[in-house]
Amino acid sequence: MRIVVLAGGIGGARFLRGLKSAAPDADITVIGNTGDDIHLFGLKVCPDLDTVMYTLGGGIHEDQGWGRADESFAVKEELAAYGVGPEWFGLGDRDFATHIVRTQMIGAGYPLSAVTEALCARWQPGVRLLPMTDDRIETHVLIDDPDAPAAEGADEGRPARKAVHFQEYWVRLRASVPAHAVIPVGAEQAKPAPGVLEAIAAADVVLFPPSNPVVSVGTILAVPGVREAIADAGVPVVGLSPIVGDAPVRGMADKVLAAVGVESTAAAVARHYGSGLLDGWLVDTVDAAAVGEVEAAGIRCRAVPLMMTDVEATARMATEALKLAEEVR
Ligand code: GDP
Ligand code: FO1
Ligand code: CA
Repeated sequence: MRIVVLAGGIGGARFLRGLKSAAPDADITVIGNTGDDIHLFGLKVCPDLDTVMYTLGGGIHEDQGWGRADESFAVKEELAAYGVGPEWFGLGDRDFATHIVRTQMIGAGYPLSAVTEALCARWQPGVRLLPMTDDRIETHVLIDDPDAPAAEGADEGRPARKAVHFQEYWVRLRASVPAHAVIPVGAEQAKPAPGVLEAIAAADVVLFPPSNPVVSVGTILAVPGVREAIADAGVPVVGLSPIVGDAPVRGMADKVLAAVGVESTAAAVARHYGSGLLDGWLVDTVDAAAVGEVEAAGIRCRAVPLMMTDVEATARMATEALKLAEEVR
């Protein structure tokens, strides 16, 4: 069976570990979000691709969910001693090596998709990991700018606004200020990476893991052609809710959902994807009351435990998703 998964970082990576265990013989292609990518110290950092690669390859810092296990921060400390920041982003020594190899290969002319394949030759994630695009897309978040003069004209008096990189919004500001909009800068001009549309067209099922619906799955769907390819594939598309009990299990999905006018409920996220894209949706058992609302929106829905507490529990989630895919096929 050929499975395509649209993945962000931690939620996507942990789900994939369960999926591999539930479907060991499946041919899994992961389309990874690159909107979180950031250039620091002259290096290209791809947090979500690396989180998937390290998690499936056995190199992840398990408790943290991102970055390398057994990490040290000598390079970061030395950079800080030169007064070179940003200090708010924690790049570790082992992780630095990945960004150095990636940046060196890109400098030599290789596209990100080829670089990702080369990095995966070491990590052997057991899936085909494709960046959503080889082009540069950077997610920016529109926030208030209290240091600039207030707006004039129609918005008279309202605080001025500025766009910051998603990592600055999340890691430096901890999503503590309101997000007014989320912008995948560069998306309109981007093309899907080689293999992305082909994998979707050849898929037997497409899964949306419990990844962030706005800054992970939403950004992948913003690459022109991806949403259409999924809708046209004519195969079941099944998602798992990252919202459990009206709140994200971790992270800032509630804040970025608010920015796009979507309530933080499992049903609202399903409606946000819509029946034009989604055939099936899994909500957690605590949200069982939402099943009717999702089905009324034309999306088949089941309530099952959705907490990825260990690989076995996650494998059961993946099995339920594949079962629902068969029901809607
Ligand atoms: P990120 O890029 O590291 O933020 O990771 P993803 O976008 O792939 O996933 C983030 C989402 O995973 C968050 O919105 C969380 O609510 C969700 N998530 C994390 N752990 C769990 C879990 O155990 N169960 C469910 N249902 N969602 C989870
Ligand atoms: N997340 C943090 O909360 N603080 C960090 O300092 C941080 C550094 C970092 C470095 C490399 C990497 O691959 C991921 C890193 N993350 C960090 C996680 C990352 O910001 C987020 O998980 C996602 O991009 C959010 O979707
Ligand atoms: Ca991410």
